[in-house]
Amino acid sequence: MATFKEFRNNVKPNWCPGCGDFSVQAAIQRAAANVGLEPEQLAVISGIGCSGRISGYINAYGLHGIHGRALPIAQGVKLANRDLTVIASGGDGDGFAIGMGHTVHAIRRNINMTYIVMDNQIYGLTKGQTSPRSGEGFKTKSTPEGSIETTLSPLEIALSAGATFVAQSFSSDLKQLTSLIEQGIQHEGFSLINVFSPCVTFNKVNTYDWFKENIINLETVPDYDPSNRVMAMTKLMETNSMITGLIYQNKEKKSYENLVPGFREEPLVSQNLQLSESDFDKLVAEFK
Ligand SMILES: Cc1ncc(C[n+]2csc(CCOP(=O)(O)OP(=O)(O)O)c2C)c(N)n1
Ligand code: SF4
Repeated sequence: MATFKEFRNNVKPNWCPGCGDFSVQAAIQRAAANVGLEPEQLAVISGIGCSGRISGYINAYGLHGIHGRALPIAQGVKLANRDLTVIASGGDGDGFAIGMGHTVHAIRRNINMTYIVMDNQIYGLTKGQTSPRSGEGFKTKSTPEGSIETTLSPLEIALSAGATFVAQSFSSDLKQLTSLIEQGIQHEGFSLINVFSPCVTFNKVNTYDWFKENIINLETVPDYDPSNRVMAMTKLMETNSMITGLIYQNKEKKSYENLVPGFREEPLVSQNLQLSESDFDKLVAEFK
């Protein structure tokens, strides 16, 4: 069985010292080892952004894709080879701005995979513009007078879109984050994990200290029931989405792969898709 060190490669991350994304990388590696995966059983597909670099730093199959398009690629990988564990990842800009359409429909589709968003409430790679997750009044180069747009609540949107697994964590809480990624991987369907992952270089408002002061860990909320969707939505609304832990899980709904008619147990990649000569001739005859 692979250890978490075997999910490391020799590429040195070029994130800024202190960037929250380092811990997300470590948590993915630990979770993959803890659930008993081998590197060749995992595919990490990312978008573009500082966070998108993560696929290059993990010893597994990986693809550093296109901005906002990690999910279409990752869903294709999973449908072609259902034996792979697929993790899609990227930033809040990647998943909740340019890629938001894909995010909502991937949630509804419920393919068995995990989507990890590194939410630093800013565009890091492009040097600090406002993202849909930035707070109102947030000043950046793109909003020098302060953002006037409403902050997006992607986890509320996820619940409305029929999400079967919604969780949130903080990159400083490696134990909780690792456990949630393990649960996400083991969930039979689409799991969304939003991770507060501070950008120490460009976001001087939502810092490690700010998150520590504002986060409410659901473990401290008496009688919280993650199988109760109304409770999950209410808690998100009451706390301005500042809760961490397993927010909602529906274990009843079947994944896309288990519902789509004719979807074979044997992965597409292992099937012989070559036409026999007689079938080929029949096909050609139809066009004559
Ligand atoms: C189609 C397209 N539009 C815009 C860009 C420029 N761009 C690259 S990364 C990025 C946003 C980065 O922010 P986020 O996704 O939150 O990731 P972070 O860098 O903060 O991890 C943008 C706008 C691009 N690469 N491709
Ligand atoms: S710019 Fe921000 S998000 Fe990008 S590597 Fe540096 S700290 Fe991380």
